[in-house]
Formats: sequence, structure tokens, C-alpha cells
Amino acid sequence: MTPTALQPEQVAQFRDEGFYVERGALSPGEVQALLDELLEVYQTCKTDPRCTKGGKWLANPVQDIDGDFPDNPHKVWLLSVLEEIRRPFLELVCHPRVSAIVDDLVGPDTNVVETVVLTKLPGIKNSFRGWHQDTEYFSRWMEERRLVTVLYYLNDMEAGSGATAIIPGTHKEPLHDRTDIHPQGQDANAASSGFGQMQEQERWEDDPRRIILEVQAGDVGFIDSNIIHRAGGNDSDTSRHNIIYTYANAEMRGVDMTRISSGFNVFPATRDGRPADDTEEYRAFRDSF
Ligand SMILES: O=C(O)CCC(=O)C(=O)O
Repeated sequence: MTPTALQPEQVAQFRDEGFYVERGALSPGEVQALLDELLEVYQTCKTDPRCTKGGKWLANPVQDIDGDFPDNPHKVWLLSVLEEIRRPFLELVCHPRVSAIVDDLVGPDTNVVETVVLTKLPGIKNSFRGWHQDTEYFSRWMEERRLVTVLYYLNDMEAGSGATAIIPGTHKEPLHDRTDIHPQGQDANAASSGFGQMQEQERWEDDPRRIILEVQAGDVGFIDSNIIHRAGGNDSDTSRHNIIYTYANAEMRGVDMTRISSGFNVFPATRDGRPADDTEEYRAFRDSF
């Protein structure tokens, strides 16, 4: 199929290297609206029923970090199932420019399969999402590899302030072994090391192909979900936030969510080359606000 949002050579480069960054895909106004919404959720998430699903809190707090964080008093580093929490997060699933690119990369026709926001609190020096492949969460789909992880950056990020690191080309590799234990133990991170952590952290950190995706607020990164990557540590004095949505070709069914504790919703993101914001599923979420 002929891509409509990207040039064929941009799609070819994504297939070859496993990533693409669209600079300024979100306008400053869109970024600010999402940030305002997120920070409001962080104030209220302890008691807001939308932040609980099936009796489980949808927020994961950092366990072992000193200090007070007035803009994130519960020290949340991961919040999931965003489309049920606030309407702008639902609308983001069908962002016109981003969803068109997603359709070019893994469509035609896509579903969103995971929606989270990741907050890199100031003072977390090591990456608390070590080197990993997202396809692990969806391992039954490995062979098809039609998954894209979309990183919507709400803040500028550099090497010391939360930027994502990737190893171009590694999306073509098989799924690597992982461990449940963060090599640096509890002191190094949040409660986060339990999923997606590969065994050979240093090997990837030292890999000469490694690059850091330095970004500005509003940039959106698209990575093949099988690429080896990690989140950055944040040694700056302010939080850095990015929203992460994973999209899959709509033919892929039966998400293997056995490794994921909260029940993600799988629903249409694009259909017939357009954002799928007129489906029954979408309307049901929208009408719940
Ligand atoms: O936040 C980032 O920079 C990367 C996030 C990540 O690695 C993930 O959630 O899979």
C-alpha cells in the first residue's frame, strides 16, 4: 500500500533502522493541554475512581526515592489505561497526524493495544526501564512484528534528562532473555524492574550503534516494538513526561497480556485510512466522560 503520511523512503528507513521521529507532531498547545491534564490527574489519582480498574490502582509509584514532588505527590512513574482516565488521552489515540503515520507503518487498519504515561522523576539517575523489547509483552505476535510503540514527548529530553536510548537495527533480532531482577537492585529504581528488563544491560549500553533520541516537547518517536531500547535516567531537577501508546495491525488478535497486570483495552485507532473516532468502542469511552 502507498503511504499517505510519510514518504516511501521514510517508511523504508523505519523498516531498516526500526525508528522514526516526527518533530513537532504535537503543537505547543496540544502539549500544554496534555501536561495540564496529567498533572491534575497526579493530584487526584489516589481517590479518583477512574484511576482504579478491577479494584487495582492504575498508577505505579516509585518506591525508593527521597524528596517531595508537589506536582506528583504520590510519586507516580507509570499510569496505565489512559483512555478511561481523561478524554484528551482518549482523543490522543486518534491524533490525526500521528495515527496517519501509524497507519503507514503498521496498517492498513490499526488498533491501540496499550496506553500509558511514563514520568521520569527528578533524581532518578539510572534508567528504571532498562534495556528491553516491548514485543515481549505481546510475545505471541513476535513473528508478525506489526507493532509500533509511539512515544509522545511532553518535555524536552536529553541524555541526562530522560531521553530514550535505542539500538537501531535490533528490531530484526529475536526476543532476548530477560531477568526479573534489576542488576542494580532496589536502590537503582522504582518498583519497575519486574518487567521487560533484559539480562545483558551493559552489553547494550556499550553497543557502538546505541543512540540517544534527544527530543523537544511535541516531538513524537515511533519505534518498532521489537527494537532494543531503554528509558533514560533523569538527573535534572524537573520531571520529564512521555505518553506511550502501542499500536498493532488490526489483523492481530488475542493480545498476550499475561505479563501485564492491568487490563488494557484493545480498540480501533485507524480504519480505512482515517482516525477511527466514530466506532462503537470509541463512542463508549467518549460518552463515559
Ligand atoms: O520512556 C522512554 O523513554 C521509553 C519507554 C520504554 O522503554 C517503554 O515504556 O517501553
